[in-house]
Amino acid sequence: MIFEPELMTFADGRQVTAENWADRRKEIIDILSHEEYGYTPAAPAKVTGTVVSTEKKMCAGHAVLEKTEITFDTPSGPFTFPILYFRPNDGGKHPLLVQICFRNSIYDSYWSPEEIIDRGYALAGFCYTDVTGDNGDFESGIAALYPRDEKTGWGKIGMWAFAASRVIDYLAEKPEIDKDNIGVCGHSRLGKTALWCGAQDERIKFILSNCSGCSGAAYERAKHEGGETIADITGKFPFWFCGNYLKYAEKPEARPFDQHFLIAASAPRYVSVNSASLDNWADQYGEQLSVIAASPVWELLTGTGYNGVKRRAKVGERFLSGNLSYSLRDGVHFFSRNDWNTWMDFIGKHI
Ligand code: GTR
Repeated sequence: MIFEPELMTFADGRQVTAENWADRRKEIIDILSHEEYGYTPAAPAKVTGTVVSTEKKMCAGHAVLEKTEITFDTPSGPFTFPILYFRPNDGGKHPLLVQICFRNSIYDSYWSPEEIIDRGYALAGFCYTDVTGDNGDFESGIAALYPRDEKTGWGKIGMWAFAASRVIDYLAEKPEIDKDNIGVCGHSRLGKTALWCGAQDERIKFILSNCSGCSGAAYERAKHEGGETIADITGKFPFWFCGNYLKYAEKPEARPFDQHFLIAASAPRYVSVNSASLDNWADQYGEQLSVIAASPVWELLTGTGYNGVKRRAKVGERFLSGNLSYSLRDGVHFFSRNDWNTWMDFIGKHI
């Protein structure tokens, strides 16, 4: 299979090697910043958290729920947003999983805190619209606080990704957190966000994109029937991206990248791509193809990339043995327990 553009050569034609991968990764992030998601501002010098309420006896008494407000400085003053943090209370160190959520609720159907705590993780989540609205209003939340260039300034995906990194700033140094084993996940538009967050933030070891689809995991140049196109997504959600991305609605083949670049930017860390069998809009096989296309980077750097099939995956197949994984769950566009368990099974192999 030939994927374009070629991942393993620099823009100037040099071959990628293990020695120069760090430079190629920077080049890829620069391309994706300039052409798709917009540039992310520098991280703030300091991030603080204020616990505003505590509920002991969560998850059968195995975790404390700390509702916390995260605060940091921006060019226009401080910004604060709430997180839900389930802190395991057994006195040990735990890997941390951060979910970029659609809702600010412990009853969110897209997560199951007790099951995650029982598998030995600490869990944090925040609602994306508490960071900035999911709309074209760049005067809301964090969007209002940073200057933004129309063509190359960050879109909303970039802002939500930035917030996930600020959650890690606050939690990584806590005594109960094993900061060498941090994961970030999200579903759909927030799966795109998780991939972009993981691509940029090297503290994140495990990245899960669930049903992330167009402009997420899905390789666009082989678009499959029923799959969302760049014209569809930029028509409806132009604000998720930088202004430059919009020009590709009519000429997607002109992009100097495809979505395998996004996945590869997290190498040699661990990426898990999950799709759902009835989620044609996210183009399941396109998501698998990006994994196949990104695999050579892992093979070069670690000897083990994606170990699964190249034909279209069958429903229920999970290919978790490599450092880059793909799984196809039965069902619709949803972030299910099955998806969480697949991700935790994958992580468990690499901790
Ligand atoms: C759809 C959008 C997809 C996906 C989804 C979601 O309407 O076209 O790209 O992100 O929303 O986030 O649920």
